[in-house]
Amino acid sequence: LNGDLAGSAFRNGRRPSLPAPSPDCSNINLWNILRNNIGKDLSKVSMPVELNEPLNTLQHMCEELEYTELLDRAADTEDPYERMAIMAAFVISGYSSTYYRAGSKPFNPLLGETYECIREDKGMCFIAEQVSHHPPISACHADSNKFTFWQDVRWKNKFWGKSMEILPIGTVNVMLPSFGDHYEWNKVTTCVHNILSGRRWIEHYGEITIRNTKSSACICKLTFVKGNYWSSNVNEVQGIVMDQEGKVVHRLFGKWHEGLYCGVPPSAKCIWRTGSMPTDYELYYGFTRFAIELNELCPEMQDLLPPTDARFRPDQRHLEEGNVEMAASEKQRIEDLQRTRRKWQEENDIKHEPRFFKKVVDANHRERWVTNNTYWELRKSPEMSWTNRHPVW
Ligand code: PIF
Repeated sequence: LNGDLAGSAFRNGRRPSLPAPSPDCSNINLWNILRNNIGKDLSKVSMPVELNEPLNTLQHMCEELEYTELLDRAADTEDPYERMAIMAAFVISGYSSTYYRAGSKPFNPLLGETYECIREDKGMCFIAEQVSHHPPISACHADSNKFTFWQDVRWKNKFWGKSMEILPIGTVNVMLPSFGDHYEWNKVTTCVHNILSGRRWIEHYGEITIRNTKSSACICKLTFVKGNYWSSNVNEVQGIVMDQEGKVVHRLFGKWHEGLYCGVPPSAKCIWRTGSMPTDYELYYGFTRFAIELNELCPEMQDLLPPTDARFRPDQRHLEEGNVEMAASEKQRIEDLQRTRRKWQEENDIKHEPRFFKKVVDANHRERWVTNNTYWELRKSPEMSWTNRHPVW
């Protein structure tokens, strides 16, 4: 697994904390921005950088892979029903890092921006690219000896005044070569409550169906329960693994920010539990340890990454370092550059082609973005591959 890629290992280990705490953004009046844009697609409104956290949506997709040990476990589990239960835990684990993250939003990547993540400890290589700007679409692909993971994410938002709903469109995929499985599932709705006043909090609700397209032996249905003001079932998830005849084989329950259990209490077995949070996480954007590591740029990596890698994005780096004014002016500058590029392309009738992903049409006639398998080949000789590659900023 890409063991021959230089610069994959962090010589002195990964950083345990961010360089600067999150800035105080109590002075931004979100209402002023939003009231002028009621009914508009918010992805077309430029937001102040103070609303951001120093990670982008490509890195967010990578965050969904924090608990890949579950995929490794599934890849070694003979029983298809048990395997499905572990897959369910993986699906739910992808939401866990959002619990403390209602305070800010990720950077919207520029068109053509990329992000790679090599995790030798997880035996995994991840690559993502922003393949469309309007609407924003991010595509990613991760390889390991035990699994392949890919998805493309596009979302719609609905601003309700007090809250905002994010409705994701797209399918997430995992392949486990050890059993020839191909799992597919949808995502649930995310809601950010108290957008304008009070304490912001995040909720996920809706149904997820996990199917194995290579076998109809079992199916899993998960419900992310929508809480209400009086109930104590915040963040609750319930699920069932069913056999071909629709008979329930396993019952699952838990909370997406805490963990998942299989069986019936008190004899239920814990399948997955979230890790502990780093110290002072409230001051540092509510990031988990894994999130803290995502945007780290160690000197050995500088010459190996393509210039489009998110770690080089200047406004995001300034924000990470706590320089809000610089971050704001850089955000404006590179957004303007992108507008100029777009105008030039339109005038010359040039269509932007993503570099590492290609569009395919799936069995349901939906457009999907999948890897074109060129990134890691090119990454083996960075000095040749990236020199003529223009940065997007
Ligand atoms: C800019 O993105 P922002 C806009 O897209 C702008 O239209 C564009 O100009 P152009 C700029 O180039 C962009 O940089 C707006 C929008 C983007 C996301 C995805 O970064 C994450 O300024 C959403 O942001 C997940 O943001 C939210 O989309 C999870 O970043 C919480 O719509 C939104 C989000 C609204 C946030 C509300 C506050 C919640 C804390 O001229 O090219 O069109």
